[in-house]
Amino acid sequence: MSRIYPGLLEDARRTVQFEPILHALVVLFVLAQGRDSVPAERLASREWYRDAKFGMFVHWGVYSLLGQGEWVMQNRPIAVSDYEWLAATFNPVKFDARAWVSLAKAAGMRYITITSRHHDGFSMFATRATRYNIVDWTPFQRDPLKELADECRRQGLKLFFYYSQLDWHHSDYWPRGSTGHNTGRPESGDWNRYLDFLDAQLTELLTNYGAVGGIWFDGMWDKPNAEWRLPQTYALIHRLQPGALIVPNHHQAPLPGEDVQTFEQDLPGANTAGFNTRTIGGLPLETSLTMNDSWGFNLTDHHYKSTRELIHYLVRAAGVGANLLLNIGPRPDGTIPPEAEERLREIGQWLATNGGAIYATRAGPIAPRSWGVTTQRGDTVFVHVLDWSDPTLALPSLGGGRWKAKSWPDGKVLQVMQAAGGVTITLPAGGETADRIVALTHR
Ligand code: FHN
Repeated sequence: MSRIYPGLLEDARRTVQFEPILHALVVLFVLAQGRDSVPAERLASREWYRDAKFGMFVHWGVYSLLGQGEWVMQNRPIAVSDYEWLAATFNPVKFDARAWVSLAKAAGMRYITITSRHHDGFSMFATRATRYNIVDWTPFQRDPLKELADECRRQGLKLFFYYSQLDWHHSDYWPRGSTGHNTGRPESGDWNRYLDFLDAQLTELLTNYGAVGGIWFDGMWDKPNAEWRLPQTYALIHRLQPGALIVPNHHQAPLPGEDVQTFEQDLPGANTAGFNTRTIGGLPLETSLTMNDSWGFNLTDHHYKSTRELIHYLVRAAGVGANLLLNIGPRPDGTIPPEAEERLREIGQWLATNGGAIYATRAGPIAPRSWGVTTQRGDTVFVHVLDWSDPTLALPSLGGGRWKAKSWPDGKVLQVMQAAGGVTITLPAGGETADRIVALTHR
């Protein structure tokens, strides 16, 4: 492009005096090209994603056996040979794809993102790229991702695969990054062969499981300056499944070819975790959150957030236009901790009544406040009052004429006082509910 357009402009300069007009047309054309370079399937997937708002994150693997979270191999540390022995005992006989997907559905979640391979390097799916996988290495011998993919299709949820680019097991993950130094691997390896291995596995994930929602990458932050061959890998993914989304958790601003900007343990724009970027691009947004303080199963971590806190997080995410990817860490036998199940069902009940002010909305016209947030769908602005005990609430001017207010979803008319500086609404009763919702529309 850049080689063609300067030439075009040169010609135009010599022949016509309409240079400003021509230049504007060229700029418009280039902008249009930029937009068109994302194919229709992916644009549609991005819109679906923006509407979905709520997904289930699942961290599940060999590490679940030890009940100390998914970083146990690094934290203890455990040598590759010992971890390989442990992996050979993994036998989650109570795993029931139907139960998991039904629970996600009951929670009001629209997609599931599951660890196909975490940093421990163990593949939780049938792969020919290594024998170190759940089918060939364990007595379980089943492919849980296949069972989940089939069940998600049956129940109408999308399935995304979390895929760790970082690996504490593979000998070709060399040179090492900031982690994985104490697992007893040789101090040598072939980086390009490692990347070929990743591409081979991604090819399987995008070929053997039907249409997948996308790939959720993690771990690039271990070696941020390495040559990850992202353009090649991203092109491979988009060639195999043109509608699949790339969701990278690299903690940077979005790179070319990516579809979603995801944040970890923080709402977009915040950085309490210490590694999230504050740069927000124009892509769909997501935030991932632990329900307790652990991603992978942690036997002693009962520090669960309350259902009310989780609903508030979901609403606050929607208020900045982001999805919430809420994590569970299933137990090594394949069952889901009861604290997690209870909360998911309660959130689902809340969404069954109030989801109309969450799903398919976009961030509302008022930036997040300490009292709550706004979302918007079409001409309706939803005011989500999360932390406010007074009977009225003053909003800044929303512009655009006069407004009327109704409580949501029961439609009771609420009093509105409108002045040049803003709109004051009388709130519905029920200050103790998780979210008092007011729907504002034009008179
Ligand atoms: O190291 C991982 C961690 O184990 C977990 O998978 C989270 C999920 O967002 N991401 C990584 C840290 O950025």
